[in-house]
Amino acid sequence: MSAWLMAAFLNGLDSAETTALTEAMLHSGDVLDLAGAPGTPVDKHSTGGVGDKVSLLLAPIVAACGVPVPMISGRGLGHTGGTLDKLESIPGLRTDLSVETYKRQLVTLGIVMIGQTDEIAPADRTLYALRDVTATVESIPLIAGSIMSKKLAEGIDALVLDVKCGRGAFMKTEPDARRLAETLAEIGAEAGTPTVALLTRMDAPLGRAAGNWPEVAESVRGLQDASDGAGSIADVMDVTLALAGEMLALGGAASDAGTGREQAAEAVRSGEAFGKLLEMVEAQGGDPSVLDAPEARTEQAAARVVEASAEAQGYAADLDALGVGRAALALGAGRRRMSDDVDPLAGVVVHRKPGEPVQPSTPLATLYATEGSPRADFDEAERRLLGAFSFAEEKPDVPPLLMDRYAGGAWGRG
Ligand code: IUR
Repeated sequence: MSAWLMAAFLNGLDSAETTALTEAMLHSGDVLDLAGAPGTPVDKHSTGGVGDKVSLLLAPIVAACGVPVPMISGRGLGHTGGTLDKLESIPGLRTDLSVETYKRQLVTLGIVMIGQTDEIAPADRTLYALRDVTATVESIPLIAGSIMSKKLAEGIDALVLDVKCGRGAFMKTEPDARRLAETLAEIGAEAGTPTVALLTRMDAPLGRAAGNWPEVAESVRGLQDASDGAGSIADVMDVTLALAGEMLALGGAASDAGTGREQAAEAVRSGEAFGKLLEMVEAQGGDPSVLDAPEARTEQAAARVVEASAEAQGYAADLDALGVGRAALALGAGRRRMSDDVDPLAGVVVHRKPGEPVQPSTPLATLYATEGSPRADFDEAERRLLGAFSFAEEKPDVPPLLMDRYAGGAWGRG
């Protein structure tokens, strides 16, 4: 298999080969059958980034609009986080539900979020371990087959992809990100699962928080802030509502993605999305009361505020997502190896993002870790965080996060 992986890595795979590989990995384990579930189950996958808490907002929003969301998520590795680790930072919440419980909760609540089981695409796990030691991870067809084999095993009827592009993403360049999006969507189409991909920027962190509980707290505030559906996390909400619009259209709850987006925004404003999140947390054994006042849990952590230097003047010009991700990792929010534990409270909350004003001693970020955590290196985190910022006298232009959309074999915002 190592020889085969190296051959595939060097020569590439054409689309028929990629589909054949995906099908073989998909059928190496259980393919869940959601036939009894009402409606059209739709899920989303993100290729990952720093501060990417979109799933925590998106799944309850879409479920509140009547499209069932069965989500199987992964753990974080390196500077990127994983939805599973974020969910598990909510005290008591279980993600290791049985397949029967998964299906039952999908029927009763329209939302369920669990982790990979040993029975889902086991060949992918074996192949990924081999890719890791043969330096064949970074192959677009191998990545696409790996992602799609696991998503297609969920038993979904349609899929939305958030393909990230930039410094903090797996795909650093736009041509690579576009090719990954096309490959993923083509596998979906071949499998008879309509798949829409959005290409989104991942140069700066998404939102202000990176780390497990810090991201849950930020997401909760985003859903609680019923006034305008955006509040303090406009960038996260923009990506979330765009993906929600696509999911509602694919799930048959909206005539098109634009209408779906409006329905999704209304579900945030009305508080129904937040209510759906609380229902899911409670059903999975979590303590929903913690989500009513997330700051109380944040304040249990040890904290250090990082300030701008005495020379800083003007605006934050740039904030490197990779540097922020590494700061969070130094605090214990992530894993260097898959066997590492994560500190649920660890992470970074930035107070200035590109385009926001900075003066001497402006608080740039707060660093968090569980009091006394042996994993936390506040000094390294502070160095990484300061290294991630650059400043300018002129206010910089901040490009929108949504770059493009791939659907039905073509690019275009539609
Ligand atoms: N995520 C996956 O599910 N598979 C991969 O190969 C990579 C990320 I890289």
